[in-house]
Amino acid sequence: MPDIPVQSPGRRVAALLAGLLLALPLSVGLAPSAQAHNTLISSSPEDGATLDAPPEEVVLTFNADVLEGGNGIVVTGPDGADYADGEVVVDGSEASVALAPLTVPGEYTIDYRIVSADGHPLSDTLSFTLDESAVPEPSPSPSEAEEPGEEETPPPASVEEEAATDVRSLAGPFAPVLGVLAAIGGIAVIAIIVIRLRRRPGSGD
Ligand SMILES: [Cu+2]
Repeated sequence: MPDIPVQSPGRRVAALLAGLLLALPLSVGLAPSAQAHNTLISSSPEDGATLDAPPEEVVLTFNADVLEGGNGIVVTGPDGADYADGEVVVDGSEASVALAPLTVPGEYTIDYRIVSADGHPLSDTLSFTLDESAVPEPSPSPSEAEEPGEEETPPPASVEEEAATDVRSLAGPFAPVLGVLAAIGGIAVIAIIVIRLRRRPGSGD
């Protein structure tokens, strides 16, 4: 009796299972990179950062490439103006945009929408704060501006200082006289001492 190759229902099921078992690891292994959205890894400025110097660009770094086209980054200042200057530049997994000079201190928001490597759009909002020290010439406010006429005047001379000044001015003209008197006094003292020494008993006088 010739052996006719007839697949039994049991063999078909076995083949199907074998095929599924082979395909399963492949699909599991490919799924994450093929279907997941991009993830923002880092940004410059960092989300929530307070900056002492105005940034010149915003750079968003993702875990996977950003697709060209359909990308947008809007940087809104405290005054409501959009400071993003020019088109979004995509370089691999980085999306960046230049900034106009930031002259207003306060909170800025970064709204971005990029196209993930899987073709899906990804959007989120970050923020950073520009410190007042980062702005070279803060806009003068009436409360902070110094009044022009309010210059420091030298404090009035105290009574003691005035008295001392008077003494010095008075002593000035008489200084030579005082010097002469002192000299005469000194000579007188010496003379008296000499005279007393000569008159000392037993000195041979
Ligand atoms: Cu996706």
